[in-house]
Amino acid sequence: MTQVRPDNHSLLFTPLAHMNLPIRSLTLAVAAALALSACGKKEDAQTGSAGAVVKIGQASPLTGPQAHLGKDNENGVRLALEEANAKGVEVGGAKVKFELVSEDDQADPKQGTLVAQKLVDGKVAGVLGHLNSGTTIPASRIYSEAGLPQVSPSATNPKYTQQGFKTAFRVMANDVQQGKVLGSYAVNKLNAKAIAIIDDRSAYGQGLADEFQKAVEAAGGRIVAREFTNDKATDFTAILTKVKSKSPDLVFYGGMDSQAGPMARQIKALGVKAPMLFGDGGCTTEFSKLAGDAAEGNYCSLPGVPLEKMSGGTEFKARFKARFNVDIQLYAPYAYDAANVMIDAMKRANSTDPKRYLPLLGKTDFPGVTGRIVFDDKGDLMNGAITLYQSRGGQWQPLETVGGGDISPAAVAASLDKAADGGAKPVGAQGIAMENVKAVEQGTKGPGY
Ligand code: ABU
Repeated sequence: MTQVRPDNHSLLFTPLAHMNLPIRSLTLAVAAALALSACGKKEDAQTGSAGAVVKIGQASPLTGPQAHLGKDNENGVRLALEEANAKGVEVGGAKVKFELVSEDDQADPKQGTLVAQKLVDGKVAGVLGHLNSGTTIPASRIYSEAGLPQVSPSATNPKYTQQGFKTAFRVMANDVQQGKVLGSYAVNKLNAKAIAIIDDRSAYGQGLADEFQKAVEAAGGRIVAREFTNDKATDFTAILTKVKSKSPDLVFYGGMDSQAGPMARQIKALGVKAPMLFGDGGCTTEFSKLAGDAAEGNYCSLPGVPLEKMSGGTEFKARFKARFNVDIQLYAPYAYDAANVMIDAMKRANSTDPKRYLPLLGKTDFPGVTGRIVFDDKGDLMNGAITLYQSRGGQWQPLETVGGGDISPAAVAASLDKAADGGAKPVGAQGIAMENVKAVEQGTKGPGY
């Protein structure tokens, strides 16, 4: 049976006879191993039994304008780990206790790489994050070089999973999908023909704006202005004055709620009648708060189905509120699922060793809160849905959902049949996973089982 490696401390499981050390060094090595072993065990407050500690990394902006979103991701991961610990998880026949190591990347690409290296050096067993594409993409190279699995709950720039890194996964639709849906919706449903685009020059904002522009042009729409700002700006008067002079039918913004909110206010103040449309980064209650009465009538999209339509979404919302006494901001259910998908791969691999469970992570078929999670050969979510919303009476009201639905059995089988699993326990993959999917549907297991 595969042995669990608490905290990735390989010394603990290196046969001393193979270390070729003099006796004094050997004694020290044994003492060190025992000390590390002691550090790796903690009394489980819930069950009273000891468990090997497995550190799980999380990275998101915990300070700055996006701290509310970063904290939301952190809470999603925290809830998953706490629930797993309370339930009692065994990996390879040994009890484990998950410990969250959360890092603030400040939504800054440079800080993102520093934090990534810190998590690698801290010997976490995997990373949930980062939140932003701008941090996730540069950090993914560091995780890839360390062989450390990374599941982003929320980074949607396509490049993240197009770099050929076997360690990179995400649990929501990407911006090629989101941009296409937004562009087609703008031209064909909102009947916008002259469209202004503004983006924040971040990997996410600019990337989504580019995909949106392609889709608008493919649908016969015209881009009358293309302006940009940055993800710290709060005054958009200069660019909005230029946009106003082009009399657009619609203003698209590629960026986050901290800019979309004030921008909506300033659009209204300038007397621009065109509604705004933006992607997931602005589709939050924080936008409604920042925009005030200028929020009304604007449109946004979110990868996934509305929370109320997610299997177990309502229960998740209640558990989240009970635990943290705050409402979900945006990506918490995805962060929760990302953590559970990682734990599920460890269980199936009988190991928390990244080398052993990574191949099983690629062969995931997991009934999450957000939906069924199966990865394609790049680590992208298969069949991710996109939902469009309109702000009405200070709330985001769902309009329609595009995509999602059943994944064909052939596509699932192809995903679960990916390259050799490095000697980990054979999964019998589809049978086991389908059984779990069915159990969740029948209510005999909760989402995430
Ligand atoms: N998905 C929008 C926000 C996160 C990102 O930068 O991709």
